Amino acid sequence: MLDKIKNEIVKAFLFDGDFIYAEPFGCGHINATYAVYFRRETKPPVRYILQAVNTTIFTDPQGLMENIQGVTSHLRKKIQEQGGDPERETLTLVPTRDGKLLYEDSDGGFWRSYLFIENAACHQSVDRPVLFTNAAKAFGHFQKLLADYPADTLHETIADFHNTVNRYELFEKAVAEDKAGRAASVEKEIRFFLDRKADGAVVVDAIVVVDAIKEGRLPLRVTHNDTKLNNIMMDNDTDEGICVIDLDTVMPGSVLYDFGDSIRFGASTADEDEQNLSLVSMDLGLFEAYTAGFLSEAGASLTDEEIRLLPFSAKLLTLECGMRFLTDYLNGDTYFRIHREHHNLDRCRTQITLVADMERKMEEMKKIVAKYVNRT
Ligand code: ADP
Ligand code: GN1
Ligand code: MG
Repeated sequence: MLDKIKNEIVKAFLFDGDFIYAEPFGCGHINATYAVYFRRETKPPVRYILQAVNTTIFTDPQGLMENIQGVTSHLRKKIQEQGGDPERETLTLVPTRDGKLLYEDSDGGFWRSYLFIENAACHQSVDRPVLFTNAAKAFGHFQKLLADYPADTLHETIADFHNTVNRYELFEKAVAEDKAGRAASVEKEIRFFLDRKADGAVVVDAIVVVDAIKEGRLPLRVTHNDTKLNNIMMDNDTDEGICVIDLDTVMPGSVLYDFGDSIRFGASTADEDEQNLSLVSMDLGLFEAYTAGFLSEAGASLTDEEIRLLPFSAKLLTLECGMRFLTDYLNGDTYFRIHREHHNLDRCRTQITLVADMERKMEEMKKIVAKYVNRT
């Protein structure tokens, strides 16, 4: 692929300078991401992000790009009005030489490019709580800036993305089909999700969320839907969350999805694919750090029902993600990028461990949310 990038893809984009090299970049599970480096005569070298869009998952790449262009234009305008630097605080698409946002390569692959946000990092874990509070503020702020975005103009890039009820159906289908012949070896993990369905609590509450959105009892907002810590760039000098990235799943959704998914990933004491499960738990200090930051930005606009469901959303999104990892494992690893055998199973097991820990800590999580709700 690096040869193809050099010989074909980089030539299609309006990059500044002479191509030096390209390298795989980042830890995303979905798209193929590269950094591409250019030498310039009178200016320092520059790099860009180049991504092959995963069109197995995003089957309408043009619609996807319309969403991203619409959302980033909206954000750019607001950031400018507030005196910020739009090239650092939101994604900036680099067009192709013929003025398009996507390049279709000779094999039918779709490519896009962004300005590289320099002097900032995507963290894979929280090594100090302030980082997590700052990420929460940035995700809360992102939501605020998009509150007046015309949601009905957004394409639904993945249908039923956080419809947990639907995710249960896909999971049960994968168990029944057992395409990769792995079901017998993961009976315990399958049982974990089925038990929670049988006991009713999770599914009933998931239905509560899904139905409440359908019926308008929970507001449909423009949400990010994939708010893990490595989807935000944090400034290297100030530790502030400066730019929310990975906008592929920005769609109408619930604030619960964004809050819950952030906790799932960032409040864990271990990596998402940690194999030593004794290291995995949900850190209440980190839960508090995120809750404080998120509510300080977005709290005033949330309804009582949304606030009531925040602690539950952490469990729901973790359960959903664990079930998605197991579904993919059962289907033969066709969705998430894997880097070793049984990678999806390892990921599933950390999520199971976290769900069980959240169940134990739910009352404390509720108390923490109550502490930061400011209803004056
Ligand atoms: P995926 O959908 O596969 O997760 P992302 O859009 O999140 O893809 O990109 C993968 C990684 O690439 C990010 O986690 C981040 O490290 C890096 N990245 C993406 N966009 C930029 C950017 N504009 N500037 C710097 N790094 C970026
Ligand atoms: C994927 O694209 P990335 O790596 O930021 C996935 C999320 C999961 C996450 C689990 C489009 O996120 O939904 O929560 O992996 N994105 C998509 O790490 O499915
Ligand atoms: Mg990502």
